[in-house]
Amino acid sequence: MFSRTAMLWQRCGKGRIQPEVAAKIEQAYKTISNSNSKSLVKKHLTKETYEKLKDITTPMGSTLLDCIQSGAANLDSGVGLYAPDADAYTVFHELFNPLIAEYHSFKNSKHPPSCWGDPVAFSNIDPSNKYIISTRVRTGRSIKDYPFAAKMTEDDYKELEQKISMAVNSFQGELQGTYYPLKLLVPTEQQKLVDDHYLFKEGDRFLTAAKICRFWPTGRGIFYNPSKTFIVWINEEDHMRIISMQKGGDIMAVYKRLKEGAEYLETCMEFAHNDKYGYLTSCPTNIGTAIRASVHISLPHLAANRTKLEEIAGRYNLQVRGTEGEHTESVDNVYDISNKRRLGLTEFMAIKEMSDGIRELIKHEESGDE
Ligand code: ADP
Ligand code: DAR
Repeated sequence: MFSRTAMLWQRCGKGRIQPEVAAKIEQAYKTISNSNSKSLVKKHLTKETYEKLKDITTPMGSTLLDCIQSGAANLDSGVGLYAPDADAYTVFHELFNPLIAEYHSFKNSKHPPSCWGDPVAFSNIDPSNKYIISTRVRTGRSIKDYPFAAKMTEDDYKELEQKISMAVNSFQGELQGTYYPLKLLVPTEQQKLVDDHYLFKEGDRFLTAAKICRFWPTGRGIFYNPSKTFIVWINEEDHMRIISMQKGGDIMAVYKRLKEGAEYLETCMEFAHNDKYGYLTSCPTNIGTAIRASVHISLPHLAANRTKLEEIAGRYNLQVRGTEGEHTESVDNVYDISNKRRLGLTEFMAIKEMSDGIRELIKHEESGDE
């Protein structure tokens, strides 16, 4: 019986790189290396690393171009690198390892085993609801032996949608809900879900350049329970984003719900994972726990100086974003603040780092100090 990877290997020409692809790889490298980009791919794709990686492919046939094309098309990228499949993290490790070590401040030899701990260790970060509008914790998962979005075929999108929607439609209790394929959502419904922060937008220039938005909206969709506190995105940037969210600052309730959902899905399918980097995702910023725990928080005093806010947040390994998602601005002094580190710590530690950091930010806001 051919393994899925072997079948893909057959399809992709056994790792040979065609001359026209080799030319594109060279052009992408030159565009990045000759630019004044501040991206991590610019910093870590040295001439030596380029020479080592330009002629090799993963078993699924992915090349260095598949990894760096977004960073070449968007020189303002912060990272500029995506994994086209799980093997890219090892086949192109000369590029991925130093970039990942820097982004995640990852000094360990390998990611710790998954440990969700006991959610009751956490309490409401803002019981008076003075600052925190809502809390969201998400993780990402890729299904083993499938390429990631940058290299998926239209059939891959359809197969993954079918596999994952079957699994999510089997949730019981509080997590029970309904799967809605994007192509069946009327535009006004879809836009309201996006505006209400439940559904992903139709990609951005970074994802488009990474070839992550092809065949849209085929294979994409959203699962949610009636209260929209438990959500699963299918085939946005990753095969799956598992999301728990609710109004207020009750991080324990949000985290407990996510733990239950993620642990159930772990019984339904096998995920792309390795000992060094934990769960593997399209973007190297999301590997390890793939956890992003965020609050939408109103900080009128700290908001007066975004640079200062980011400096204080950085002390607690927190990342400051706008309220409409990544690459957006804040609205009415409300920011999306979340843990930056997802790798080299457990799920429990990621939540603790975010929770402790947000508490410190609130102290700064209340004291009015810098
Ligand atoms: P991620 O990449 O973690 O999935 P994005 O930054 O793409 O998240 O945002 C996805 C959506 O989730 C956006 O609409 C964003 O506003 C929303 N969101 C993120 N954090 C929160 C939060 N704490 N409360 C409410 N909505 C949130
Ligand atoms: N904007 C891209 C990706 C950064 C991480 N965000 C993801 N994966 N959604 C960049 O390189 O800046």
